Amino acid sequence: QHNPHWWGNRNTIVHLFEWKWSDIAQECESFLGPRGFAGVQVSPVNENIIAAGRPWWERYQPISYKLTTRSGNEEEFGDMVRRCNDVGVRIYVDVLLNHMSGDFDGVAVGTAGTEAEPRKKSFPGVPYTAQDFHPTCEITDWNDRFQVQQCELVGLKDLDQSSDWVRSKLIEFLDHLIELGVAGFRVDAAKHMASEDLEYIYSSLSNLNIDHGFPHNSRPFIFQEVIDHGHETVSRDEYKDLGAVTEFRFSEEIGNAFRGNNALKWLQSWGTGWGFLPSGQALTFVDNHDNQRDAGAVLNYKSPRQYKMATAFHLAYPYGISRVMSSFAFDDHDTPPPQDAQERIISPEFDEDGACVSGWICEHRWRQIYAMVGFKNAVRDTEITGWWDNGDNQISFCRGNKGFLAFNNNLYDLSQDLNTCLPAGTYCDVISGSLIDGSCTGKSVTVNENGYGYIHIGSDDFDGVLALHVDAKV
Ligand code: QV4
Repeated sequence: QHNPHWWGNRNTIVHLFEWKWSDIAQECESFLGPRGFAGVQVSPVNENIIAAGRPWWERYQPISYKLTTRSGNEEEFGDMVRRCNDVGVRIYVDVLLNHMSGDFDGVAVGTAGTEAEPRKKSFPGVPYTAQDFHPTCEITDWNDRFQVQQCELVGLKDLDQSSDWVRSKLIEFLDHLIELGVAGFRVDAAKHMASEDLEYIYSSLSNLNIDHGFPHNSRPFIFQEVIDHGHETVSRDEYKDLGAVTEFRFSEEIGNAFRGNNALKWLQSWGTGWGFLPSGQALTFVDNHDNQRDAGAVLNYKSPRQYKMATAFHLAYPYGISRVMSSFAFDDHDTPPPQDAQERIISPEFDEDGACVSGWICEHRWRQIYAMVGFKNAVRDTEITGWWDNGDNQISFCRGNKGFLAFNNNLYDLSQDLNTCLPAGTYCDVISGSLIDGSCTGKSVTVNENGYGYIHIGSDDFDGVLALHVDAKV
């Protein structure tokens, strides 16, 4: 279940973290569809516990499978899926199959008004009782399979997926979403569940809904959150044949490279050459909603210049199933999404350039990022050719004769004739500007009969990358 069921030449998924369904529907129609995005990963859809201050992570603590959260209700969810599918943008849901909520004093009331007593492992909204869970224990040794798969991840009540009842409830929940037209699922905390149990669940799911434009017999796309830095007891390899797997080493290594801890010339063998999963099994990202909050190698929106370069490389190099992060501004791990005094999530608003304001970052609306989504579509099905580097942090390469990329992460200028592999003509650099009514608002590059063009990326230019492709010819 590795096929994401993209439309046409589309290629890139965006995670609209904590967005409301009605806002996503609007975004599909007004921005994602027109810009060629392939799909949206949405935040968990089922009822969750209400935590004080409304941190984003309350949505990772389920109470029932009713489809009411701060993002909206079932009707709004269904409307979003239909409207996005209508403009060729697929919806993938973040699903919590591993656990229910953590401890809560007394009776908890969820976002759909359902009561539960998590301490007693009592979730009448499903219903689940204590016998549907593994006995409580703590994960202290992350290389102990029993602990990782049968104890409680941060105290979250750990469902027993080997039980027929639990399996049936999970399958019913996922099938309900399939009925509503989703294309697949991000499986949260997959590493904490036995792969045999997941195999049973995935293979029991309905085919995708033909009324939403999916061909007959389409299987739901599955991508599983398994954090494997290499050499872990529970490894990504146990899951990769069931569906795609998040390739966390991609995120860490691309961060290292563009932070300057590793020369860009080494990226020539990027992908499986770095020990990553085979391309069709790897869900790739510069940052995700968890690791963007950790200090360390991973880049996030707070280092925009390097982040944009890393994202350009991510989307230009033909490896993996790409996902772009779209965040809200945060100070610490618990910062809630933009919300009003009644703790309702507020809708994004846009300035005259289309950039988000009021606490939403919307990386996917940064020109340098959405332009690379277009680049990836334009060069689809071509190989890397014509790799060049200066032996250090200046690199360039072609995607067949359809696209060309150059990066400068040195403290001196890149100024020279390079092989762009493109047909002769003048091309607009889609990073520094856009092609509007046939003229380029940024740098232009003239390519001669031999495919060479003069490339300049100053060390103090606003962006350290330049991108040309056949759909942006002046
Ligand atoms: C606290 C203590 C625990 C204690 C527990 C007892 O920290 O030691 O056992 O109380 O009740 C929140 C709080 C956390 C709290 C927990 C339970 O932050 O302090 O535990 O709730 O009340 C998200 C957040 C977590 C959050 C959780 C549930 O990141 O902070 O915990 O949601 O609300 C590993 C896994 C990987 C996982 C990653 C974070 O292998 O699967 O850790 N990633 C996924 C999601 C992630 C999510 C979860 C899993 C859980 O991407 O966003 O965690 O669904 O690497």
